[in-house]
Amino acid sequence: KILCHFPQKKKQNLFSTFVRGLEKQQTACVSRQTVDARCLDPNRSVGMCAKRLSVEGNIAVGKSTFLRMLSSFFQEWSLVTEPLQKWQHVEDSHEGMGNLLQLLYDDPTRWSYTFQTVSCMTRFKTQIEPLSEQFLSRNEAVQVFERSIYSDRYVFAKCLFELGHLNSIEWAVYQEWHTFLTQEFEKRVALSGIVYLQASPEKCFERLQRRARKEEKTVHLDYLQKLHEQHESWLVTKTTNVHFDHLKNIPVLVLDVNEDFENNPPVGEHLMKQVRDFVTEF
Ligand code: UDP
Ligand code: DCM
Ligand code: MG
Repeated sequence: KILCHFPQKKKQNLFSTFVRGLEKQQTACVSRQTVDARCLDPNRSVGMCAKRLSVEGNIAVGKSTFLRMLSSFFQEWSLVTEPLQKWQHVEDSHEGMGNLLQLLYDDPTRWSYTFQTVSCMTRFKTQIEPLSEQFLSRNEAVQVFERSIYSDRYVFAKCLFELGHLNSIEWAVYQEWHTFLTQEFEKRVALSGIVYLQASPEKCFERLQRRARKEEKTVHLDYLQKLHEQHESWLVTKTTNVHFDHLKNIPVLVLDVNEDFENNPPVGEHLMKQVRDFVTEF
C-alpha cells in the first residue's frame, strides 16, 4: 500500500532495502541460535561455553573434600556441592521442617521413593541453573558438581530398587519422569566428563565413621559394598544399561583415593594435576 505511492524506480529501491533488512535480521537470528547452542553444548571447548564435570563416588569417599581442594587449586572454577542441607530441611506442612535423610535411614522402604524424588529434583534445579555471562566468557569456564542426576538414578535409585526399598511401580514411575526431564532439559543437564573417586568400601566405611554424620549411624559396610558395585558397573565395567546416548560415551577419569589425600599434599597435588589434564582433553 505504501509502495504504490512511489514511482517505479523508488519502489524498487525501497523494496530491496526492505528485503536486505529482513535478511540481516534472519542472519542475526541464526547466529544467535548458533551461539546459544554452542554455550549449551558441553563438548565444545571454545570460549562462551562451560565444561561441566561431576565428581562421583561412594558415601564418604571424599567428594566434598575433593571439591574443596579443587576450589583452592582452580579458583576460577565454579564448584557446586551436593544440596544435602535441603534434604535435611524439607518443608513439612505439619511439623515445619522434616529431615528426609533421617527418615530415609530410619525406614528405607517407606521413604526411599520420596527421598529419591526430592534429591533428584533439587539436583535438576542446580544442574540447570544458568551461568553468568561473565563466567561463560572466560577462556576456560569449568563447572564441577558433587554427584549428578545420573548417579541419583544409576547408583542410588537402582540400588534401592534392587534391595526392595523401591517397589516395581515406584521404580517405573521414577524412571519415567527421570527420562522425561533429562530429555526435556537435554543439553542443560548434559556433562562433559565424570571424575570417579574410587576407594574400597572398607575405606569409605572408615571415613564415614570418622565423619559421624548423625543420620548415617545405621549405614553398614554391606550397603557401601552394594553402592560400590553400582559405581563400578556404571563407570568402570559399563555394564549398567544407561538410557542417554551422550552418557554412554562420556569420558571418565578414575582416581584411586584409597590413600589419604586430605592431609597428604603430594597425593592431593597429583590428583589435581590429573583432573587438570583430563579437563584439557575436551
Ligand atoms: N577424608 C579423609 N581423607 C581423605 C578424604 C576425606 O580422612 O583423603 C575424611 C573427611 O575429612 C571426612 C570423611 O573422610 O571426615 C568423608 O569425606 P567427605 O565428606 O569429603 O566425603 P563425601 O561423602 O563428600 O564423599
Ligand atoms: N544419598 C542417597 N541417594 C542419593 C544421593 C545421596 O541416599 N541419590 C545419600 C547418601 C548419603 C547422603 O545422601 O547418606 C549424602 O551423600 P555423601 O555423604 O556421599 O555426600
Ligand atoms: Mg559430600
